[in-house]
Amino acid sequence: MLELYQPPRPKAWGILPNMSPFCVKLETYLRMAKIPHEVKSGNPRKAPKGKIPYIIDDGKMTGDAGLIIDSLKTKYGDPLDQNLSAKERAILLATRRMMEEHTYFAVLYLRWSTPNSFEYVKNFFMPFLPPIIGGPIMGKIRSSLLASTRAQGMGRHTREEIIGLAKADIDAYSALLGDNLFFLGDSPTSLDATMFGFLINAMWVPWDCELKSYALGKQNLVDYVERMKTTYWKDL
Ligand SMILES: N[C@@H](CCC(=O)N[C@@H](CS)C(=O)NCC(=O)O)C(=O)O
Repeated sequence: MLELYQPPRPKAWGILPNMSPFCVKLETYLRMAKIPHEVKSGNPRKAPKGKIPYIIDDGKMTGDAGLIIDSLKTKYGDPLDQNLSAKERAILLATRRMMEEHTYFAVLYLRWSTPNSFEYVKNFFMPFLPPIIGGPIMGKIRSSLLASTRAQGMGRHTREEIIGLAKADIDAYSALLGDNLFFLGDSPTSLDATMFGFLINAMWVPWDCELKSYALGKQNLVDYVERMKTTYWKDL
């Protein structure tokens, strides 16, 4: 059976299936496409690209949620996206890239730079880290992730600018969803795996944050994540 490697359960902060949006995305896709799988505890240092999630399927290790989904479509068929038009595929790709390559870095920056949210992240990780050096390890991970947001570009903006950029993205997602049940209409597509994984990592976090409040002010997004939970994550 396909093995999915990602940070261990328990649920992050009692609600998120995973604090990594890329991991929620891939696990949600596997559930949506009904591909049998087993979740195992993964470590970025053992991952083919140094990042989680990764899979082992038929003895072959593959990294990167997007590339994994492409390979799964080839091997197991494409029940979610097979009927999309070329234009719908273009919207899917553009929205996915916007979420993963833009909004994600705003969420990452806000989560790891703000003292209040960092406390939650630290408290989640500490039980998995060795005693005494756990705190310094967290400090190193924090510096390295914030450096990655600076290298990408998002981390060079002011906090206010970052919140403004992310709010504009939330406006766009809410407008794109409109009255649809799913992002590209009334049938689910692979885009919904991405949108669910990333939206809940902004909307269902336990700390107060301007971006979370803003997204929770969009009733269609609130209803959407609940719909995805009821449909694919009844066990949450
Ligand atoms: N493009 C990758 C991105 C995965 C990713 O950024 N994973 C993060 C967790 S959300 C990670 O492993 N970070 C560890 C690191 O950067 O060292 C994918 O689609 O899977």
